[in-house]
Amino acid sequence: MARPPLTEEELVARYGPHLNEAPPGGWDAGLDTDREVKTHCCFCGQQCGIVLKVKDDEVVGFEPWYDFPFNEGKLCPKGVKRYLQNAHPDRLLDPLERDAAHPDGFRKVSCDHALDRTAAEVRRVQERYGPDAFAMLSGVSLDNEKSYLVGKFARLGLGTANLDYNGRLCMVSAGAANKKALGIDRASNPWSDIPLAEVVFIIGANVAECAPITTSYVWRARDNGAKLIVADPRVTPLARTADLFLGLRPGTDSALLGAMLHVLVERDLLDHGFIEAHTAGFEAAAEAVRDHTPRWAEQVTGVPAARIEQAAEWWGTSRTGMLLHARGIEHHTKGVENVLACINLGLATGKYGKPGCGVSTITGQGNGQGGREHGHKCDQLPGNRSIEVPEHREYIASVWGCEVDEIPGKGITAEEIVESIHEGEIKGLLSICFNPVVSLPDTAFTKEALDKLEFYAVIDFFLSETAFHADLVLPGCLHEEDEGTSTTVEGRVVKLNPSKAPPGNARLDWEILCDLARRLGKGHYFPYANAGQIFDELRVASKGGSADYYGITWERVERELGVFWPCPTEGHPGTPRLFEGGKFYTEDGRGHFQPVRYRPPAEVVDDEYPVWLTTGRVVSQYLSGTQTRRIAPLVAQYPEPLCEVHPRLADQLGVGDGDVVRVSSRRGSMTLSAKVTSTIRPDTVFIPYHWAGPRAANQLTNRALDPVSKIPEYKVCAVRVERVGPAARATVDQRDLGVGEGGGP
Ligand SMILES: Nc1nc2c(c(=O)[nH]1)N[C@H]1C(S)=C(S)[C@@H](COP(=O)(O)OP(=O)(O)OC[C@H]3O[C@@H](n4cnc5c(=O)[nH]c(N)nc54)[C@H](O)[C@@H]3O)O[C@H]1N2
Ligand SMILES: Nc1nc2c(c(=O)[nH]1)N[C@H]1C(S)=C(S)[C@@H](COP(=O)(O)OP(=O)(O)OC[C@H]3O[C@@H](n4cnc5c(=O)[nH]c(N)nc54)[C@H](O)[C@@H]3O)O[C@H]1N2
Ligand code: SF4
Ligand SMILES: [Mo]
Repeated sequence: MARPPLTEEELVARYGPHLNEAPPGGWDAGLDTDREVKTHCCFCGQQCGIVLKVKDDEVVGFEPWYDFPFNEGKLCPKGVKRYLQNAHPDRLLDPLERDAAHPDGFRKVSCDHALDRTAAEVRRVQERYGPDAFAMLSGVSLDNEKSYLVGKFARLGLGTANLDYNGRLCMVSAGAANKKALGIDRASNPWSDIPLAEVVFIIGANVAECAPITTSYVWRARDNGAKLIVADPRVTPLARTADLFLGLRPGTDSALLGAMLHVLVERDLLDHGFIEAHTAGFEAAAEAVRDHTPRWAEQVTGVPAARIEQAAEWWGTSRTGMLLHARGIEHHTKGVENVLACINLGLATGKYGKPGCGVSTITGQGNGQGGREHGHKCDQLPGNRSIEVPEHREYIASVWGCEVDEIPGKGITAEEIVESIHEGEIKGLLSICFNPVVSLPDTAFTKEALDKLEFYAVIDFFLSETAFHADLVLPGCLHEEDEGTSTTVEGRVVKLNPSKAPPGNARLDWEILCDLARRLGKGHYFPYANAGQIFDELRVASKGGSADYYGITWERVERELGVFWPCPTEGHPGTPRLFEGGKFYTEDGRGHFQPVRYRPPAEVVDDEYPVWLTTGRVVSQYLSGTQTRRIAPLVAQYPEPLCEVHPRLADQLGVGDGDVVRVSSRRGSMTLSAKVTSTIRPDTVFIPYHWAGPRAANQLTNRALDPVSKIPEYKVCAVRVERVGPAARATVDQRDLGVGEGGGP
């Protein structure tokens, strides 16, 4: 790349003393620790086991945890460096209240004041505008205990229907499709099934960068002779080792998958016995793709027909096979249909319920799995129950000890909450573990909405870009400061153990919510003395639901190094592999094919905006970046967003590697450096989204939603790319340092 890397001095100037000064406890603190804590990584859904080293109540380092079976000691760059956020100078130590007269824009206040004011504002807003005018947004970096608690707190503490979560930007397309077709929403297999597969088909997942540990499972399959197929508009690191690469145009997966089903039907590569005995709806699904020929799909997807036929042939003729997908097919206005099209391929060839056979989504956030089961969603009650089904409501009311009528009805989804704020219907908001200013599409719209709120409170451990829009910020806790459970990509419930107490006046997230509930006169519903009591209630609340945790105890989880749900009784071994014997969790016990036909994305390229834009991640940064943009070695690895451009497109635009380009869409525009690379389609550019302010990719993205899952279409919109000037040095954005947007400490 033409742009020179930052010098050591620049990095220190930008990211503070952590880079070159000794970590808390000194350089050799790692040798001399007070204790070592076996726990899990705070970042992605792989939830790798890790040993944190603690000295003087600070996490000072880590060791691999070789015995934890999933990652066997392996960690990615984020897991290795996560401990550096622990004593970061930006850590919030006191509640902050907006104060225009204060140079920082906020003044420190006591916890009592912060909680009293929040409770008073909730009351005021609800008395004036009705209970649903106060909404809550949550996130699934929160463990199961907190996810469950938030669901209960919003419904019984706040008494609002309008609770939703950041999994709405992540897991909901897969969730909706899984429930509809299979009756349960979880990966179909433990990852130990991957090496048993004869074919591994990865579509819309950048495995090596976003689920790094999964790479080793895929490579074990290859070592055993498996064929690897990858479908992605970019030749991702794992795709470089694929046997067959399908470099499709963004937003055309259902054409590709439909054509594969077409080939399976036409060449009779079907498992008739399985279809007959264990599925329903095959005819309609086959009929829907009758005209989705490989020739036709070649036109739509840009993938040669012969490659589509080859992929179908390998999938159809192999005895075993695993299909893994992620946000690349799910972040679409047809995200649910794309996942259903994957499930159709699995059902058609009988690839369920057997070793080495399955179709699974790769979860995103740390607790992306558990967090979508216990009542975080606007239409959900614990155990993945529906808030609209009378028997489900009655059961949860009996567990919560409330009247059924006290549980509000179905609310609206995350992006719809922001729209409703914009329209002036929702007037108050509490958010925890969510940074919508960076992560929601169409940043300008999100900011406008937040500034219309009469009252906004945020619970976070850093002053996120979103927190700058708040009236009150309550300092919550880091992952390593609380105890609980998390559910991994495999559906394995694991135990998170605390390493230290929250510093200063920061509090455990669950304590903040319980204190707030008490101030709202609902303390009797929240009598917990510790997180273990919340988990015990969660177990009962999930009992009999499709996500049944009843048989899982903290003790079992520790002893067995994780337990796979569903696990209905304490004597039950847990369920690593779903659907054994062809038994699905639908009412009739069958897997349900769904007819899926290709339809175009919400926005397509035209003369004005002739290039496709897709967005996503890089290995060293995490989500909205509030955490990883504060960890110097990760920043050094990838300091700012780069726009990936194919050499042919770059030639056409007169852009050289490292040149500054302006990328514009109908929503906004941004300037950034170009990374000229032949690993992306020539009609598409890619921008990672981990940065804020003028570097935020979401200035460009489209707010169009999937009609069923309501996930935004992050993975495809139309842009124009222009050269602005020659290669520029990386520029410092104050927002990366937690300074800016309305001031702040
Ligand atoms: N390093 C890192 N790891 C992470 C995260 C992180 O922020 N950083 N976040 C975690 C979370 S919450 C999530 S959700 C996961 C996300 O994990 P992934 O979904 O694997 O990551 P993305 O980069 O969002 O997108 C995946 C791939 O989709 C491709 N793609 C784009 N458009 C299309 C399309 O139309 N069709 C197809 N088939 N592919 C397309 C992109 O080129 C990209 O390679 O990662 C988790 N792990
Ligand atoms: N353009 C584009 N946009 C995207 C995506 C994309 O691919 N492209 N991906 C989407 C996806 S898949 C996701 S998951 C979202 C993620 O978007 P967000 O959920 O908004 O991103 P996070 O960075 O997880 O924000 C979480 C906030 O909670 C805080 N936090 C983390 N853990 C805790 C905790 O335990 N307690 C408390 N109190 N706070 C905590 C962090 O400091 C951070 O400020 O972004 C979405 N946005
Ligand atoms: S793969 Fe995910 S869970 Fe494992 S160390 Fe990396 S970020 Fe953490
Ligand atoms: Mo995600």
